[in-house]
Amino acid sequence: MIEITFPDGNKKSYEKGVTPEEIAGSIASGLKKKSVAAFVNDELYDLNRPIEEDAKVELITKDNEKALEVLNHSTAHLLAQAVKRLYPDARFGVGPAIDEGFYYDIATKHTIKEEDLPKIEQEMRRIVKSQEEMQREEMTREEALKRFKDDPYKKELIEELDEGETVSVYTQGEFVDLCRGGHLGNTRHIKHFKLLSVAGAYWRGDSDREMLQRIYGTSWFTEEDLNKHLELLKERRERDHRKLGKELRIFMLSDKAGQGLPIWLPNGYTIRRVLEDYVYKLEKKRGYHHLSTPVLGTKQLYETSGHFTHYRDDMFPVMEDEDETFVLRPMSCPHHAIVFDSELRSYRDLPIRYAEIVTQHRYEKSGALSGLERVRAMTLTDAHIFARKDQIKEEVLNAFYLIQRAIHDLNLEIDYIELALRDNDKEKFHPNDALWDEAEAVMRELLDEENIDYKEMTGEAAFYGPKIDIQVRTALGHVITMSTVQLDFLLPERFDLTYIGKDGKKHRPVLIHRGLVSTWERLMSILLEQYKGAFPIWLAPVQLKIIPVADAHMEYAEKLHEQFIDEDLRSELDRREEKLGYKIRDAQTKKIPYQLVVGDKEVEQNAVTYRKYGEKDQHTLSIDAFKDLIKKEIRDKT
Ligand code: TSB
Ligand code: ZN
Repeated sequence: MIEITFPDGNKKSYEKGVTPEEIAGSIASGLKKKSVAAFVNDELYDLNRPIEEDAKVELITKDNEKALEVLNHSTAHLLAQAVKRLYPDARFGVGPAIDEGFYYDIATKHTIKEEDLPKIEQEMRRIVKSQEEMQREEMTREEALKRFKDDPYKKELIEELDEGETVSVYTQGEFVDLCRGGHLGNTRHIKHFKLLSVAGAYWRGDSDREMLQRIYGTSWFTEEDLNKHLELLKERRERDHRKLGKELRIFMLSDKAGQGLPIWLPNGYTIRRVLEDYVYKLEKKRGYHHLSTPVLGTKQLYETSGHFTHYRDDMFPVMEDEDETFVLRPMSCPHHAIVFDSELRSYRDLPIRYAEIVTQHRYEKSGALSGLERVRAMTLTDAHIFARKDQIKEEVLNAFYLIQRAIHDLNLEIDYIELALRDNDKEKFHPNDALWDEAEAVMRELLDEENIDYKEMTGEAAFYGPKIDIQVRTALGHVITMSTVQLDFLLPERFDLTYIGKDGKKHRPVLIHRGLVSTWERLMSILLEQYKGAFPIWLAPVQLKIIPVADAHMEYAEKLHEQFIDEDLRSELDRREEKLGYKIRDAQTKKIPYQLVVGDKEVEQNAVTYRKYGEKDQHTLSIDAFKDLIKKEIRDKT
């Protein structure tokens, strides 16, 4: 007999070899149905794995956060077995549960296409029906190597285990797999799953090794959950900024032009100019001065700043001529430091706030590039504030609140705020401990004093100082850095920046770096997904589309169009000889906020009949009343 202790402290005796499934059944038959695995002395146990000694047992039921992982992991095995039946030459890499699903990496001479997935699913269902027990077996490393002698990938994984380590192997029907465990115990428990896609994946994520085929899938406990998830995936695909950006002619990427070097198309560029105006105005009101500096700098400039020591991996290679060496700048701070240094500054001049919409280049790894979200050529809504030490808190907070305002105007939401601190990596961060301690303490203090909630993240600081990073959640569900305020005591030292204090002596200013609404590239990726491509009227590249019903209405339509253009409204007149229905549908797919159909009634009454994007009803107004309506909407950014 062995003694099982439950989380509530209760103890019960069982025969040696009892399984979590049997324990669950002995408590309640409902519990047996709900259980998917167990923690036995904190080790994850399959539902059918015998417990051989006294233990603390915590059953994992379907509502536990671990449960979906166990299910998806089990489904990955099921997938592998089905693949092996259909493609007997198949060998397997790794097949873990991941967020929202699972995958398995497969090596086979067959190319597996999306069209093959239903066939594989069908085979999986067959195995579910035949109720294969997933049987665990433990063996030595040597025995395992023998067992997997024809399986180069599994062999490599086993070889990396320590000598003397026990290896666990699972058999389900004719299929054998290497695995640590945590399964449902029998394939009959797996019911609601779907294979989603196939992609290439390097063995061990190493681009020097062979490419395997990775099948992705997802598995759920109920049909309803599965359908809900598939619906979500569909919605995400429709919101994907890469798809929307192409359809709406916002931007393009081309390998001919270069990876991560986006081209802004007319619609995207129009939005960008509107945003630029918006940012200029916002900053003008807050005492920023705008300037413009070049995309290239001397290598020496970036040696002085420390970028060359700490940031070189993120920079494009240097350009060398006989007597000059240039770098493509990854940041603009050194340029702004030089501007500060170009005149004698007094304490009364501070703070000085230089803002620039900065084009800069970073050599991001090709695998990290993603649409507009992470690129190599980017334009940042940047600013550098030179301030006295007694002005730090006020200036950082002003920058922070301005960011908050801009995020609100764009109809986005802050997910959370991160205080990014350094760790002990001497290559990534400048080594002056005193400066770090002081800068980190001030940042923490000002956030605390203002009751701003934040998470601390060590190792994520800039090389020159701590950052307050403002994170937003994209419609596709991942969290990304949008805005940033950074406190820097280093660059003022490296550039020997000074101002004359009240005491007539030289003092060191501090430098506050501020990214307002990220780069245009990242911002556009977020906006496209947030609005599903239907931009609010203040941002929409085309605000009004005028569609005459017949030739007879063209003159009036032209008159309207000219009036709108004269008043800086982005109007377009559809002059094409197409059917009315076609033109209306076209304006619809382009997600234009206002459609104006011009017919007899409008001409007679000197009026406008409009329909808003996404609404069914039409409304008729006088021209002036209509203009007032949309101008108010533009002003209010609704
Ligand atoms: C704020 N020197 C500071 C500046 O003064 C700076 O460059 N900070 S940064 O490195 O954090 O970058 C600023 C912002 O640019 C980030 O917060 C992020 O929103 C955006 N960004 C960074 N890298 C990329 C990239 N590869 N693609 C698109 N946007 C990026
Ligand atoms: Zn900077």
